[in-house]
Amino acid sequence: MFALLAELPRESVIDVTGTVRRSEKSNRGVELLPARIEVLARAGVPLPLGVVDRVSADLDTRLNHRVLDLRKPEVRAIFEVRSAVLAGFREAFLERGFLEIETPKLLRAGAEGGATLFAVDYFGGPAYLAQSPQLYKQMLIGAGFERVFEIAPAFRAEPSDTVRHLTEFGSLDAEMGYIDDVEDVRRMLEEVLAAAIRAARRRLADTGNPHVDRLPEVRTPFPRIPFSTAEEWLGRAGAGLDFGTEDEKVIGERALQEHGNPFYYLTDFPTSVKERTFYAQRQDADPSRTWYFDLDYRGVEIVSGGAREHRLERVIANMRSAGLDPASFEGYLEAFRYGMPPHGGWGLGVDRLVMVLLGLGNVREARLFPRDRYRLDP
Ligand code: AMO
Repeated sequence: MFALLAELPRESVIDVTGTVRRSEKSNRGVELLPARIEVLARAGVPLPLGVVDRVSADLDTRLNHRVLDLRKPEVRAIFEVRSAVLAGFREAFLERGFLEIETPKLLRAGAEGGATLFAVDYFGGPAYLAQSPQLYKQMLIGAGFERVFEIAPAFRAEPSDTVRHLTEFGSLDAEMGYIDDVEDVRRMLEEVLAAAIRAARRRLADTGNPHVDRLPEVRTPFPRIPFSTAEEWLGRAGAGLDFGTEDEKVIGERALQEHGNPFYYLTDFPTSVKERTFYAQRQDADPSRTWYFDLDYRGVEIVSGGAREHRLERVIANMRSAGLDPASFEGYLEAFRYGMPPHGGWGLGVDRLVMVLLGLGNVREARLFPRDRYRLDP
């Protein structure tokens, strides 16, 4: 048996029968004295990636050999946290009367604008991969489903090669009908997010997961920082331009300084930034602003959401000013034609959330088999 084990390559799969007994020498306090060892699967040599050695490979090599990479306990532990957080969200949603839904990922038209649509050949005609369940979650509110949520992949032909962008990402979407205003949406979001993280901590408490202690305490309510205040911080009051990555960093530091909370809402996005977002409700008192917000964690956007425009004529007008043809959205618009309640919701990037919660340097580390501009394998 000793000879067999001595020549057996690392990572092989074996079946051992023997006696377990207490042992001071072993750091687990027990040892296994084998009576019989059977090799179930012999590992090839050399391993393209070390599993037990402490040699750290670069991320590209790790992702190229992801199956071996995922055998490392600290890498698998990321996905145990991810699973526990998602279980926490599901629980929190179900407790609050949300119905879990699954919407189509093959579409005739996109919701979030043309540039990031993936076209696919659909029996010789054009179709697109869903960038978000946006239109369908709203249509279901029109169908009388008062509260819905979905956890599913979303696809963006995002050519930017950054640590935050994937071409396929996990999107956690929620939509709720009969809201009084956008605050209902923000309160629900912070409530379910805090509950999900608390539940994940509880679930993983005694499992030895090395990342659990990194999960932050979530203190609600999160600060609400108007877009215009953030613009002042950047020294460009009233510019009405979207924030770039560097701007977000500055805002993240300032928000933490002033409010002591790594989570914060940026509220009342200007219409100029949300021009293409035809479903974002413009404020009645000041149409140059919307009821749209982002939720950021230390300068990283993890959520966008807001109150939706539920009045048919205005949805159509917004589509026209976004340069879209209402005729190609007939299935969506029908939901508004026969009684659509006021509603709102959000889309949360699951990979980004896991990245910021665990302080990972790259969103790819939070996804099992990430897809980006340059990666379709494995
Ligand atoms: P938005 O386009 O801001 O909003 O997307 C919502 C959240 O999804 C995540 N995300 C991404 N994560 C990784 N890679 C990407 N390429 C990527 N793109 C987006 C981000 C982002 O905050 N329909 C709206 C949501 C709504 O209004 O309900 C939407 O999709 O964390």
